Amino acid sequence: MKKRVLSIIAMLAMTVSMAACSSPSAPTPEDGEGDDTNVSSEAGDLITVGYAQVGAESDWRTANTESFKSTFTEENGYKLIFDDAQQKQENQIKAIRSFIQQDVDYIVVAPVVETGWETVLEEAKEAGIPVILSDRMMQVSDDELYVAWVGGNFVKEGETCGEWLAKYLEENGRGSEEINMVTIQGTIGASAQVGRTEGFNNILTQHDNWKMLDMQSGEFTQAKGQEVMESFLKSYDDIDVVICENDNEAFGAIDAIKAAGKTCGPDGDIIVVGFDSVKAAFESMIAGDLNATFECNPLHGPRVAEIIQKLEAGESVDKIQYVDESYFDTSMDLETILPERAY
Ligand code: GZL
Repeated sequence: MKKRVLSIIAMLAMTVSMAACSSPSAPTPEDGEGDDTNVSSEAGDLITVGYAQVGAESDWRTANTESFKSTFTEENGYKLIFDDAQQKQENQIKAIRSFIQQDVDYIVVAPVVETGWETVLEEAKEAGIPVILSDRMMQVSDDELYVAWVGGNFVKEGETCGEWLAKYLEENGRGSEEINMVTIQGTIGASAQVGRTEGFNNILTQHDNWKMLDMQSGEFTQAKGQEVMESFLKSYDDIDVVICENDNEAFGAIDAIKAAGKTCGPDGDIIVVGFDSVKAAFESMIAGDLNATFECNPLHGPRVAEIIQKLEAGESVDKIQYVDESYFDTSMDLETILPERAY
């Protein structure tokens, strides 16, 4: 805020000095003829937001990026500086340092992993630039290093998935059957991976007849998800369930299952579940491939803008802000729900 006031004063001073030394005939705003945009400090009025995005690895990420780009527009009073780190922490740290050098008003980060941020957050604090976390969490010794966090409750997502599976197996007469499962995890160390793995495990431990054969990271991508599922199918010939820690991994797993001559979905050999609930997951459930998807709302842009507006007004903001989430499965009227989905 202070910075913008100073920039307005500087621009006005510059304009006055320019008007003073310009030719007497040149129209100036005072004459009512000049273009008054050079005195309106449009750039000074805009709130500059530096956004360090994880990458573009999944449908969820695409929707998350779109949510920010459609919220932080000039007509809404913002100048957005966007950086895609291609899922590399070192690129995000470079982006944050660049935002500091550009003296942005706010830094927003979707941290690719939870650790390794202390130093660069201290640099932002030193520069007096508030940091807001979106999507994934950072583990830091002092949580005053960020103002607020907006995202999904990943542990709850994992538990909801486990509870859904228990009910689904019971309803299909398999409540006491030995169930062999594998997990295609997300990027190791990402909050979504940590939370979903922990949450599902909280339910797994309640079922002695459930056996987790293996877990490997699919990096939240379809290609890696397919690769991991191919290796699981080679190692284990009696997989009953695959837990995919995002929908894109599930799409890859489904391709691998079909390529191996097996079937999946409600009428198949292998139960497949994903996380995010992107539109393509609804299409996969309607096609009979995916059994269920556990929602992780990516529309964080408006929530972060709400935080910034409160900070601009000198109001306090809640530190932790969960987004609303649900789940969807093939027992629901998916053809009706799909057209209503925002992502
Ligand atoms: C969840 C987000 C995860 C999504 C994946 O908040 O961090 O990262 O589940 C995305 O699709 O890649």
